[in-house]
Amino acid sequence: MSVAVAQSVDAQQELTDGFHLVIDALKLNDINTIYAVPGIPISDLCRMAQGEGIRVISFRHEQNAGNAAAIAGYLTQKPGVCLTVSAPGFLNGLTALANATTNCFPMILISGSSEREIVDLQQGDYEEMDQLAIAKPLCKAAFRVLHAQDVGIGIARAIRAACSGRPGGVYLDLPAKFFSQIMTAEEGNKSLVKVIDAAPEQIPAPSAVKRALDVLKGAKRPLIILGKGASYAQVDDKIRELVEKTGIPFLPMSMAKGILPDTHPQSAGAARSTVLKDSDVVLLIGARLNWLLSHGKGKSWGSEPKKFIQIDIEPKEMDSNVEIVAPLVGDIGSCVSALLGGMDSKWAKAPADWTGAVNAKKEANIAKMAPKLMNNASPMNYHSALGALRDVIKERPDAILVNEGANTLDLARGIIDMYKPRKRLDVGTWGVMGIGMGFAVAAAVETGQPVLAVEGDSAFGFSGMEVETICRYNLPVCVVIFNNNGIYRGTDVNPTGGPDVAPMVFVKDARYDKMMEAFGGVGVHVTTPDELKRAVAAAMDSGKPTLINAVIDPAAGTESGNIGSLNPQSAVVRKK
Ligand code: ADP
Ligand code: TPW
Ligand code: MG
Repeated sequence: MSVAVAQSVDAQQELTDGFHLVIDALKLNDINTIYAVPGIPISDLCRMAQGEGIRVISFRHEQNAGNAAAIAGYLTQKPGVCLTVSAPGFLNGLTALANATTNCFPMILISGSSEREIVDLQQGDYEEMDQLAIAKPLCKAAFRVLHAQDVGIGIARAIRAACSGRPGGVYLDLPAKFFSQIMTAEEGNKSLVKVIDAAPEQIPAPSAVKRALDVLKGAKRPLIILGKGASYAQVDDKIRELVEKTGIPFLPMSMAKGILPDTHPQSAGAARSTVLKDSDVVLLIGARLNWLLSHGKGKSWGSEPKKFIQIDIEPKEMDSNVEIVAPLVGDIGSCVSALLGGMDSKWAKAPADWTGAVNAKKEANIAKMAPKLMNNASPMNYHSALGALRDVIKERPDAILVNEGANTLDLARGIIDMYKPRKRLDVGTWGVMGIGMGFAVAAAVETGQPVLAVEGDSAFGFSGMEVETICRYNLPVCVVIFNNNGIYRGTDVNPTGGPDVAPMVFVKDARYDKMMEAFGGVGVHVTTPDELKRAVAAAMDSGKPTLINAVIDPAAGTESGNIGSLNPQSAVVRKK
């Protein structure tokens, strides 16, 4: 086809091809960054994209490029694009695409693929795989483009599918033959599509708004739970207005921290178990009643019946775990505006006995925690090390915090206050390890702000090679490894006394800081909270790629962090 077209066009006529059309289609839709691992058949696409002014961030492993694209989508509301080679590269990127879909982040995974004719007859092509079929069940939508003239539509469909309704991951399959197909530049330009209003407003029904307001009005102990859908929606002012007008205590889910500051007088973060147990009406805004909220039932929700009001763009989310007495289906901006619009000036604030009780509990918990955060002893434990990092973020509220691990995650979430929206990026809905360096790279690239990545030593290992990427692009990323010699703890021993160490522990006293030095970054080794604080502050202020190896007492952690209850343990003791 490309040859025929090439021969039929006037020798003077300007030509384009699949490569150029992909680049033009992305640029037309304001997608100016690609996260990639180059190779056959997309090396030239990477080179040409850079040549045409797209920023191409080249990674060491596709999963990290994919995680970068996913979080770029979360931060910007535009789909992050990850570009990979066929079969193995595609599969490496697919984990990130599935994770993006699970977390409702808009992302497009574009993978080159082998010749359709050979793949479909299973004749053993180079990196043969039916990628479209494999991607389909793991993402929101999957498309293949066979002809250059269709890629404008293909990319438009991918963008719209990723962003509209509940956001998610989209796969776009581009077989090798597609890239070099030629057509006239004029025809090519005409074939491109600019997506207008990729995420249209979805206004809730007035009857649903009234129902929600009626339930809220009757509440004696109301609670608002903010999820990462609320932070994604970028309607921070409206949410603040709703919270402050109603006077209702709010509980942010992990990545929703900072929509309102954690230091806000209505924040119930430090009284989490109390508000879950004792509230009578719960307004969920962009948060699902999944495992992270104990499915809305059971012991942590107390014995009293709850009434749930839920704002979500996805109608199927309603009643997923428990009855939702007032479903409010629509986009968060429109739903919150509608609720505010329905509250007259006499709208009563949440009852003072309830807000007083929540505040008393919160103050008591904060006071109990305070001394643990101020201990400067060596070896550090999680509290003393996190106390130092908490101060660093307090002094730099624009910095972005990336966080993964078990104890390192659970305790940082509770201890490090966030002051601004979309500043905390973590393991999300799956609790997946390996997002760290991909998220850190994209956070720096997309926002230009300094990034602090607080990583368990195990968690870091999943994406650690990308410290080279951080150095190569000279990104303002400071990685702090909470090095406790292992997963949860560094104290396990092999019960047989054999030569292998226990499966949960690593090389003792490893020096992760040397990894950063190998690539020209700054490596620091610290053993006290004071040293840690000084090193992190210096790194954040210099903007130099830095890795700080923070020695944590190997005995300080607990099994599975705070979700040990999900980790089955054997009660059977075998006779030796
Ligand atoms: P968290 O883990 O913070 O509790 P979840 O990922 O479980 O949050 O929930 C996010 C929810 O937000 C999803 O159900 C998703 O459909 C919803 N959502 C995402 N964006 C919007 C939006 N703009 N308007 C309404 N709902 C949204
Ligand atoms: C893709 C299982 C959950 S937490 C964790 C693992 C391996 C590491 C905890 O150790 P770390 O933190 O990071 O050193 P700390 O402070 O408690 O010592 N594979 C994937 N995802 C998950 N969640 C796991 C394995 C896991
Ligand atoms: Mg560890």
